[in-house]
Amino acid sequence: MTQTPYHTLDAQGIRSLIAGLPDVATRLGGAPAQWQVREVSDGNLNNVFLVNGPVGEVCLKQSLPHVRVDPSWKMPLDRTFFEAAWLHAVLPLVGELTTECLYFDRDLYVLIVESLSGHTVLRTALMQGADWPGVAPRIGTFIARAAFGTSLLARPFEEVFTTRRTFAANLALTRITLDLVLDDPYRDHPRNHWHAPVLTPIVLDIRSSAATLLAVENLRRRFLSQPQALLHGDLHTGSIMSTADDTRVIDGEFAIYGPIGFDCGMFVGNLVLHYFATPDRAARKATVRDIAAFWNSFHEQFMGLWNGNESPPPGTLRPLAYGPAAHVAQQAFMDEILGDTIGFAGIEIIRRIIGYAHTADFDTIADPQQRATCRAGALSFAYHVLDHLSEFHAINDFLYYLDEQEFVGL
Ligand code: SR1
Ligand code: MG
Repeated sequence: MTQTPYHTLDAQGIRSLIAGLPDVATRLGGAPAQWQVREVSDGNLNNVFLVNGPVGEVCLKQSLPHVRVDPSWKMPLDRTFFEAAWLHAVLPLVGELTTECLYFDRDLYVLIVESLSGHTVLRTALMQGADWPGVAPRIGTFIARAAFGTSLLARPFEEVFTTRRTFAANLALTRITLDLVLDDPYRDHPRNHWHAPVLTPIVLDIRSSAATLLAVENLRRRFLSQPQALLHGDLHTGSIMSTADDTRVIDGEFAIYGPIGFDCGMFVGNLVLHYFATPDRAARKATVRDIAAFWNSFHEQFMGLWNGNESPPPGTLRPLAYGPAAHVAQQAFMDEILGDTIGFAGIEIIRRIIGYAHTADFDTIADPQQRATCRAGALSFAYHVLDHLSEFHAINDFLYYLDEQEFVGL
């Protein structure tokens, strides 16, 4: 069989590729000449296209040999392979909370998934003022199901270790997370930047606080050495597409085994960024409500899966403790996830304000001074959380402290 060497696809190349894929072509309907190809690349890394035919639409993503937003930053192509593998691993666990992988091409590093053109990127929807109370609990459900189902609580270690081996090879994107999320912001690095001089004293405080640096160092070690479950690995509000009633987690290219609280913390951290970017008290209250609903949903569903798992596959670890001791063991595990969630939320907020990859949340604030004050509020919040991490024992400790910020930047 002859192999197609890698090349980046243009509209005509995309039509030719799909013309040779009967299942995908049938979804589009009509003939290749009728298919409209529209580039919608938005993230930092890949080319993304929507391909539309008389009957339907699909989404095509192709890895580039570099970071999309910086062609001088070379990058291996394998990220769409890991995204396809992540979809195969989690789709049976989470059902309609993600998309189906329709095709993966190992030569072109092309991934084709169902199109979600009726959905909006959650970050964009939040910036436009959407108040969708169902979204956060759905993400809690998503993480609970994906994490539990890929962990040692649900599968024999032989299966978990085999899956871990696949994702342990996701080296390039794990390196990005290690450097951009967990390292660069805490030292001088040319990739760091921030928008206003008012942030500089907070940055210097963060970098000179022993308690904060110890907390980050501990979380960084946990990210690499606690393979509790298969993570999405980049679960910010740009990796979620939603309507009021239907929510999908996309873009699992950073998938890796790690601490479950990493995914929870990324999501919570991005909701906190939205909180500070919304100088409106009622909207801020809604975000506090969403974080509470997220955590409660995650906790309830994870525990429900754990306690309801009476017939796990043969070879799965069975609990040794029983009665009250079993409850203590579960509580300790959930407390560990909560500690990671709050810590990684703080880390995500900091890197989105002073690191390489910022988010658009604050762009909706027209007045530059108010924008800077809101950013400073978020950065100070994250600094306090990491500096006092051991004092946050319950989700409510975090929520009360967040709720106290309702006037920051108003
Ligand atoms: C160079 S990639 C920078 C960021 O974009 C991705 O979406 C991840 O969040 C990564 O950290
Ligand atoms: Mg992404």
